[in-house]
Amino acid sequence: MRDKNARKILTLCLVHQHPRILLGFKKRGFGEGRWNGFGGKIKKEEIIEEAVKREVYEEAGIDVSNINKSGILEFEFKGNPEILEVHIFRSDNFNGQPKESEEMKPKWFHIKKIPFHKMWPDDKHWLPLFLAGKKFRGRFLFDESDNILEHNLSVVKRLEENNRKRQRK
Ligand code: 8WW
Repeated sequence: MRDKNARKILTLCLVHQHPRILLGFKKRGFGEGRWNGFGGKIKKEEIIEEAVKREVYEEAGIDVSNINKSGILEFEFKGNPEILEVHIFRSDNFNGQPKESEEMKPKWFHIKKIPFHKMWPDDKHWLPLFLAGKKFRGRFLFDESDNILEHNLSVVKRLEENNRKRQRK
């Protein structure tokens, strides 16, 4: 039980229509006051891709049909045993018109004008990989003020999912 509570799996989805990216300004809750992709918790019995699409719809009012996993990042905060395992997805198209929700205020940014100073400090490390279409894995440890104390990040050929045996190709 303890072990189960020590890891929280979350989703994050960024819509990238080169040369622009859709971010949302988080109005409340975890990450409040920062620009980020859209995402959150996975409900019981929901598969991760369903959770991604639901969160994007709830937070930005758009339907993302084709999503692809870009990365898996683990975030830890010094003094807190919980590990946030964030599964990052990309989409290059959507249906609907982005609209503000209770959670998020969506806005397009040119990739040369991404507001890194108003984002999680890890984003400047992995977003360039994301924008280059790479897949990545990493871990970031933060202090009490969300400064990065340690981090590692690497580009990977594939993102292994879970315990299931991978099918041979
Ligand atoms: N970009 N945490 C996932 C989430 C979590 C909780 C509620 C959404 C981070 C980014 N995102 C997150 S949390 C995103 C809604 C981060 C630490 N660094 N960087």
